[in-house]
Amino acid sequence: MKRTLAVAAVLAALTPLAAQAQFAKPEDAIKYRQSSFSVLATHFGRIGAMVNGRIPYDAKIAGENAALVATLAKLPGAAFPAGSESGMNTRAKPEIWKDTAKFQAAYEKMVAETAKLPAAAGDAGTLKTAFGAAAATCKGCHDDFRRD
Ligand code: ASC
Repeated sequence: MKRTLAVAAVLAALTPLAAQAQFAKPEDAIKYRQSSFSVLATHFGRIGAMVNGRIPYDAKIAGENAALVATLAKLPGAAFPAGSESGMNTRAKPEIWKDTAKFQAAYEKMVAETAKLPAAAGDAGTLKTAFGAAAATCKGCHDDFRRD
């Protein structure tokens, strides 16, 4: 029961975006998720460069990238419809469609951790911690659900 409610809550959380992302062809869904992950990784990487000292910390730029990451993180989740398991050199593993609840939970974790970045962006140390937590959710999902 508790689990059913948890799954229902996750589905409800994704519903507004599911409405935005209806794809005529499986290839369109694959292209959408690859593109949105790519743009997400670009902005996440800019924060990473700052917290890892490759570029100087700048609160304004950090905040702009954090806001983009928090928004972009919500996009790809709606782009894994049944039937989009293969094509376009997708690295998505079949487990996404076999263990959908686990995949959605992992995805929601990423959405939740990236949502904390805008509030953390004003302080370099706080941002570094929040970035690390978010990056761990990226990696967790890649380990289980993405081919290398
Ligand atoms: C990044 C990026 C990811 C994550 C992941 C964290 O900067 O593009 O996919 O961090 O590598 O382990």
